[in-house]
Amino acid sequence: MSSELPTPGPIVILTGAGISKESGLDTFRDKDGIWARHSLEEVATPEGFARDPAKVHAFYNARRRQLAEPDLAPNPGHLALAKLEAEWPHPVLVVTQNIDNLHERAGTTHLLHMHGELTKVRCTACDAVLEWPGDLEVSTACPACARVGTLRPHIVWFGEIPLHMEEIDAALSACSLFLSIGTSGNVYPAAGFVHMVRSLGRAHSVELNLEPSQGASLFAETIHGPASQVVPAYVE
Ligand code: BV8
Repeated sequence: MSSELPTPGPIVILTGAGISKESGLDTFRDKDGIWARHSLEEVATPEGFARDPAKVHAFYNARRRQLAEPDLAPNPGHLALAKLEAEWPHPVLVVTQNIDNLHERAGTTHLLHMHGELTKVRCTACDAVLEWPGDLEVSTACPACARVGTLRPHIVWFGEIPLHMEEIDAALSACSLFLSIGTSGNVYPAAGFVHMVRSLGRAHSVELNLEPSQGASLFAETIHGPASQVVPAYVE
């Protein structure tokens, strides 16, 4: 791939639900997506959680169980990014909007979950962040402070501040290549990363997506097709 890069250097890769689609996880805004079956306001906002925590727990418990299914695994798209990190002579950072753990399971280590992680919960009383592969209920007590009713998914809902933003901004400012993979470009601030890269004028920007995203025209290069095919083809 290095032959296609104007100046080999650090790479930042933004991923969204599309990279996990061929592993069997649903996207959000495709016609059969998550937001076609669930109300975003009811299950992915702090207001929805305050209104009906049991409904939100059930929503995320179902997705946690799916993630734990034995035949659910990283696909060649995830694996190609892990290989790139291992072989590229400069830093490679994956910034994922996804809350699944498929990048980790593929071998990516330099990874930031800007919308949190499905397999973690947080206590709103003592701020403990805990590994939580199983179900979470309203009645579950916090193992750290023993309070009941204070645990929530460690996930960034709409209206909440994404995680790791300073580190992400610094990496975007320094990169030579920005890849955006499997995201519709609907959700900010992630959808704004390509604007930032363009305004700095340093990096080459490539969208790899099944179809043109909302921000496709902002990328220097667009490659359309399923991630399990176009990502390995681009990276290797
Ligand atoms: C913020 C939770 C301030 C976890 C998610 C009014 C009030 C408050 C906020 C706002 C407002 N209006 C706008 C906003 C901002 C808001 C926002 O952007 N709203 C949108 C809807 C307009 N954003 C926020 O609230 C964010 N916080 O702004 O705080 C701030 C900002 C910066 C600095 C400081 C403070 C918080 C957003 C996070 C919300 N949480 N998820 C969960 O349940 O998963 S967002 C949710 O959307 C997921 O995280 C998901 O990853 C993300 C983005 O979706 P995509 O990943 O792109 O998925 P999508 O289905 O849309 O697209 C999939 C793509 O893949 C498609 O293009 C498809 O073609 C492609 N594809 C399909 N198959 C394949 C494929 N590609 C390749 N191969 C395939 N096989």
